Amino acid sequence: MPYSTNVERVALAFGHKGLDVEWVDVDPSDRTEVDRVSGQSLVPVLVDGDRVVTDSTEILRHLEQLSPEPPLFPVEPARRAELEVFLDWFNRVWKRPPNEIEAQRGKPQPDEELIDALGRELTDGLDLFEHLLEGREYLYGEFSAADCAAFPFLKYALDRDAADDESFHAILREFLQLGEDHRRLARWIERVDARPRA
Ligand SMILES: N[C@@H](CCC(=O)N[C@@H](CS)C(=O)NCC(=O)O)C(=O)O
Repeated sequence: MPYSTNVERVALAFGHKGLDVEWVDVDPSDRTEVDRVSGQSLVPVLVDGDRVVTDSTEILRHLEQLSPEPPLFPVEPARRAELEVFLDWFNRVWKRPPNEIEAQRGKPQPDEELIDALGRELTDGLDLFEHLLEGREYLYGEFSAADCAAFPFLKYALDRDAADDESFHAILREFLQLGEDHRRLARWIERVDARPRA
């Protein structure tokens, strides 16, 4: 699906591992085939032989099992656990404010105070990524599942593609405003953007 953040996560992972993939385009207004294949309607969906894997993070884990080199997850258990904590935080905590802002703005009377607070949460959160990048090129050191998961969302701090009119992306552009203090993050966005995608 064009401009899908969760699909780009998987495209970056395939590019990193140099694995072949055949992409099947999905019409956002017709999910019949996605439903038929996977029993749910969200993308991405990976069909690998008899295995059908839904959810972008699950797909990253599946690719790691299938083809461990080059890695996307550390082998050492403590470092792997740290990365899993980041993925869970990003998916269940970081992603909440932009989704809630979108839901509020879809209401007849959006709660503007709540939108401001959620927007501040997003903007203030940029410092965390800046600090994660201190002294290293990628969020957890080497390029990893953390970069695949976060980049398709954080890139909107620099991405001004006028043809992309998705409201969720517009919210990210609005609240992910990089300041003078976010130079490492800006360079990381450019660095990950230059990486191969399948
Ligand atoms: N947790 C899922 C979320 C997938 C998801 O939200 N996909 C979006 C595209 S980025 C989608 O299919 N949205 C369709 C819709 O909301 O109608 C994942 O990480 O893959």
